[in-house]
Amino acid sequence: MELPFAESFRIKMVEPIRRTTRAEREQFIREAKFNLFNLKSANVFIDLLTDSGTGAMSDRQWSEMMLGDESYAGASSFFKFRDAIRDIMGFEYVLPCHQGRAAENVLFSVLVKEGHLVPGNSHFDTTKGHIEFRKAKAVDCTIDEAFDTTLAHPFKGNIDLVKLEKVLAENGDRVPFIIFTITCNSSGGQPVSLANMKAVRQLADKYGKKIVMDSARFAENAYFIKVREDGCQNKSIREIVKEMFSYADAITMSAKKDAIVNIGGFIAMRDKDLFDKASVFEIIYEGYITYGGLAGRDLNAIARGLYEATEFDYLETRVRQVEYLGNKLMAMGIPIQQPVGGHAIFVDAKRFLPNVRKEEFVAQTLAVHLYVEAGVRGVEIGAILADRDPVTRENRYPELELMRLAIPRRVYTNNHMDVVAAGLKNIWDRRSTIKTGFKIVREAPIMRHFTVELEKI
Ligand code: P61
Repeated sequence: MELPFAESFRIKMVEPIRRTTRAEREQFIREAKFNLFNLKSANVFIDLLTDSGTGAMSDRQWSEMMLGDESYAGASSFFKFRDAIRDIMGFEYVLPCHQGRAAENVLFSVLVKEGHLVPGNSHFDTTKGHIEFRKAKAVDCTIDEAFDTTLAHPFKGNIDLVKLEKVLAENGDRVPFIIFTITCNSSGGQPVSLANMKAVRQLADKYGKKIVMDSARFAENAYFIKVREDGCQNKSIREIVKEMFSYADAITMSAKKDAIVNIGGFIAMRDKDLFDKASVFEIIYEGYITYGGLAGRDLNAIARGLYEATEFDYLETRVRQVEYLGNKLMAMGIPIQQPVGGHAIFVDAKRFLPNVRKEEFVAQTLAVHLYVEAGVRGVEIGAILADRDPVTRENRYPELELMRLAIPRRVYTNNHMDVVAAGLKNIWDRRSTIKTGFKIVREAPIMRHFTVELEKI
């Protein structure tokens, strides 16, 4: 008999979680104004709100925490951190930051100006927020295949070269850089192929542009390249990572994802001049250039986490758990973004709840139902997150209304995934009875999804 697949770790420390009753959950979500960010985590049984900062660190990472050098400047922890990034990612200059959006803030303070256009594959919301906040525009050049959730394209994070060249040819003087988000969170944790990175590099060189990679899930991207891209099966994850980043001039990183830490981020770059300019903003916004808002112990844990996240066995365990949930849902007929991405399942809410109007926030409606049904917290990636157009102030309705179930790294077992699947199945079976959603009663002027308040229609 062939031995089944099993996780490449065992569990040394546990954290209790508590089930609640349906009646309790109905009350909690009403008190939270139907915004899942407002729930107390103690009232969530399985928390799939995000895979960001929610992973379980290894025993090696925890021991690195004890070795942190907390000197203000020039701490040994900084050099450990910098050398890990140099070794794994191949960039000479590094600035630590307290998380991913802080890295965006520092780097974009140098590079993005009013009137600029920043083309890329679907920009993440904080990236778009930092671009729009500077009165510039994020231009989505993702391939069309990404927007058809039924299509099993292996690299739905790819940039469409024709769309990109149009922007560069018509408005090249307004483009400060091209951005790749790897993996592409907004289109479903979908990877970008090496071939696409190489082709975009050629276009960037033709037009004299920089490439920035938003690298939060770079290791998961490398895993997909290894298992899906022709000619890459025999390359190691670290070789693929080096090649991916050889096409970039700079990266921003939320270490809360693929460095498997609870807080942290960084910018890494090749150009000394860019480093010098970014250092000025680093000092204003983040702290001195050798700690950037982080403790020495955090820098140590990131360094160790980068090595762990680029081991094949770790990545196989990680992605196979996401696939486990995805395959279960697909077997139940539940519509999800295919193929399954690296960090999350994205349920196609418009196909799940066809009777709910888009003006009533379909994916949010599904996420509220799932919490009440099973105590599982997902997140809306739809019209609430898409926010209003900064100029017209009209609601933006994205092509995809998705409910994301993001799976924290090394935290839940497949039994938890079974609970998630059963909860969704129960809603699926009564989907024809769900006809109404929500209306907004209060919202912030930017990034409204965190604090929005809703009422049932
Ligand atoms: C997430 F509801 N992602 O996916 P920071 N780039 C990319 C990200 O995925 C990302 C950041 C930059 C989160 C956390 C999150 O509205 C939300 O370290 C590809 O979170 O600052 C973060 O990195 C920013 C959840 C962020 C949200 C914003 O769950």
